[in-house]
Amino acid sequence: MRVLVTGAAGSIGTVVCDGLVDRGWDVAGLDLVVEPEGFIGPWFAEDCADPDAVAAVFAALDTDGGLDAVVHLASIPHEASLPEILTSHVVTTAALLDAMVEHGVPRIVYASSNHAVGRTPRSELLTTAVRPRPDTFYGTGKVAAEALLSLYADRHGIDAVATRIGSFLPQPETRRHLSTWLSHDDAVRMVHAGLTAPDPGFAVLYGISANTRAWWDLDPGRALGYEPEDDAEHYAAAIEAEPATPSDEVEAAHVGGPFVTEAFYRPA
Ligand code: 15L
Repeated sequence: MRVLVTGAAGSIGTVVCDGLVDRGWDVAGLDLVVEPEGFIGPWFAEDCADPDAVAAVFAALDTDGGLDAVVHLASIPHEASLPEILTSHVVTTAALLDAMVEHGVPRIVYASSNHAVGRTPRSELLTTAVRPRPDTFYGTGKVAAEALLSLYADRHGIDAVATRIGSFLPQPETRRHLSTWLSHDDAVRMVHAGLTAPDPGFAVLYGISANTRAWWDLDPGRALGYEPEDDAEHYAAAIEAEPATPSDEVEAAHVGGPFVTEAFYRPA
């Protein structure tokens, strides 16, 4: 089985590509940068916001064994202007989905974000049934990309798993991360589950580890076969040995943490 990973040279992409190869996937990489040393498999230094470039990548893979799935990780990973965000999250996703329809590729796993619901006040465990409630243009782009996945799932029967990723880091560093951390190994487990879950249709899961202090419901992920094994609690004593700061309080008020603050307000 072969998967095309966009953003393959990025922080999540590097970990996910290695992890998928370890699990027996053939991996093709797409990123703006040239092929990283040691990458095994075809590499495309292209911009997936360019539909013609994406179409050419799919055509090339078609003549060379075909493609079974896409993992779409490429995007600006932080707040930016609305036009930049729409290009980075929505235009890229549309280009990939159109190419998938054209070439009969049945499944996509998408790197959405907790910021798609980041403006939700933090109280109880958040399910995937809550309304989209972005905290930034970044989160708005993720909501719109999730909506596109839903549209193509309904129109074309594409299986589309949107993973609302928390804080992807080697280890948690702040009090918020004790709830939002996604470990490297769990990220691979999550993507692999998204690629292999039987008939998910359009589905959303929260991409965090099995954190004792989780703010987000892991059951939708577990229903798709995502069984996280790491827990940020392991780092709690060291993190809590540091004095609490005012930003800890702000970060605990909404699930999007710092992205909710006025520092992120800007005109569209
Ligand atoms: C994200 O989606 C961002 O890409 C990352 O920069 C962090 O802000 C992360 O969420 C988080 O919420 O910790």
